[in-house]
Amino acid sequence: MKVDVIVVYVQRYRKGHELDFVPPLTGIHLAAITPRRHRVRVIHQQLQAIDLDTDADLIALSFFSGFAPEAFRLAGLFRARGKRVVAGGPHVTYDPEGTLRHVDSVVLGEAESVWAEMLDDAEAGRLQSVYHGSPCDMKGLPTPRYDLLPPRFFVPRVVQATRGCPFRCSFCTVPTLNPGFRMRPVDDVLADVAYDRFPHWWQRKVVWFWDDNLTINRPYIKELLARMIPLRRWWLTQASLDVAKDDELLDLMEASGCIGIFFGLETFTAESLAHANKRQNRVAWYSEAIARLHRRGIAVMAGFIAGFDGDTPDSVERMADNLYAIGVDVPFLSVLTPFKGTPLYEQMAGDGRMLPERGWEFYNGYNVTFRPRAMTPDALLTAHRRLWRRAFSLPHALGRAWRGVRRLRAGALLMSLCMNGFYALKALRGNLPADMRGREEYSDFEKPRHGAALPFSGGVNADELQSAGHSIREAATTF
Ligand code: B12
Repeated sequence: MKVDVIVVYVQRYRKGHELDFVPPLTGIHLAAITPRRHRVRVIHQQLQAIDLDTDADLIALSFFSGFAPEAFRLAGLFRARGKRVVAGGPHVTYDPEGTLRHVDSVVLGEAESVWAEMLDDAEAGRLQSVYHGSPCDMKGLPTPRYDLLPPRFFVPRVVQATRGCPFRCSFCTVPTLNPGFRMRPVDDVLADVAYDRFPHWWQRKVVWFWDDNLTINRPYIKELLARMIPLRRWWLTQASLDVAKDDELLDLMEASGCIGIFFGLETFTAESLAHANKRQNRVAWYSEAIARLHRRGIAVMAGFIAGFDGDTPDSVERMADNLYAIGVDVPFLSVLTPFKGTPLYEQMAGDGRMLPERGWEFYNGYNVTFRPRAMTPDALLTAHRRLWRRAFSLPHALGRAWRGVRRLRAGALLMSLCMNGFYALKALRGNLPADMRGREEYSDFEKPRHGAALPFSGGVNADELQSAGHSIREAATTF
């Protein structure tokens, strides 16, 4: 059977991307777990055209909530041409009913346990409408099909070593989407890290771990890093602030070539941290934690979110100066978005604060989908754009770059220059995050149905967690 996996994308900036930095892992991972007898292609809509007249027998769509209307539009076009369409991913998992109005079949949760069966069923003409994936045990997962990526991605080697995170941030779906904390065998991860059939030196050099929280299990991460040292890579990942307190881990990170860590710092006020349920963060500790990474030459990328209940337009805009002051090298600035499947969504929907007229295209991390507590939705959007413009203004971007020259190791500096350049160029060109109020093409789509009850809670029960061999409690006590 011929399968086209399409990783759906809708432009998130007014004029699109000037550079294509790093690819999603999902498509090339699904391709890798596809049994060999099927022909699989992966199309990344962010840089490849969609061929509606493809010879594929099955179209498999992967998408975030913000890209759902585009996925549904494509599904309609493919189905009108007689193709069968299946879908999976975080959006589908928490809104299967809405998705099934547009596609033939959905996979809820992780695909590994059901993907081959779904393909068999599609081939035999007996596709079921819902497949429940269970949390995969992570042993023997193949190396992603990097060979199927368009060569334009700057950092094509994306790797996943672990799934899950022990924390319970109010806005995040990970605890139910990827329950427990599960690790691939170190040898399997090293096979991906060692893959080097890329044309450019920097593509062979850099490894980007797309993990939820890579460093949580200390014995595991320390073994992985110790064994990465001889490979002489530069690597980046997402982690929580506790890494900065572990000198042995920091030493290993430095020795194994860590060039950047992404922390979800989110906000500077205690009230907003409480709304985020981010008990692991302490504002007073941010600067010191960042300084400890800088002492090892590692760049700090940090995520900030505008729109918590403790936020005002002024506090949102001020984040630009605050994040500069604490020494962040590369900021990522989002608008709070209550995704289905999160405690935040339950709270907002339960309180009737979701904006029912706003379609899924607003759920792209840069638009407002709910009524903030201390300002109007429009005021939040305006404050976020002011924050964004200020944080990526030339004085801030150049200031961060200059500081990096003095304190970052070579790979970290290169990455920080590229990423600050990427955003500063957008700011200079007026290429701000797109305002979805101006996008008419999805206005005819049905709007999200909001309600406090979750249609799907990750499909995970205690038995499945047990069989995955870990519990969240266990994971949380490993550091
Ligand atoms: C890595 C990552 C990123 C990376 C890479 C993004 C990318 N394009 O892939 C970066 C940092 C760029 C990023 C950015 C954003 N991200 Co992100 N990200 C993740 C993270 C941590 C891991 C995703 C991953 O690669 N997993 C590994 C792969 C192998 O697994 P997977 O994608 O989950 O796919 C599995 C299943 O979902 C399923 N599946 C998925 N698709 C399909 C399709 C079919 C047909 C089938 C059968 C199965 C299937 O099978 C796969 C194997 O089990 C997840 C958290 C998580 N645990 O999912 C958040 C997550 C996906 N991100 C999220 C969000 C919100 C964003 C942003 C909007 C944030 C923002 N404010 O800007 C942006 C959007 C970026 C964009 N696309 O333009 C949300 C999505 C929620 C939602 N309902 O849409 C998540 C779930 C985190 C959360 N807050 O809950 N992200």
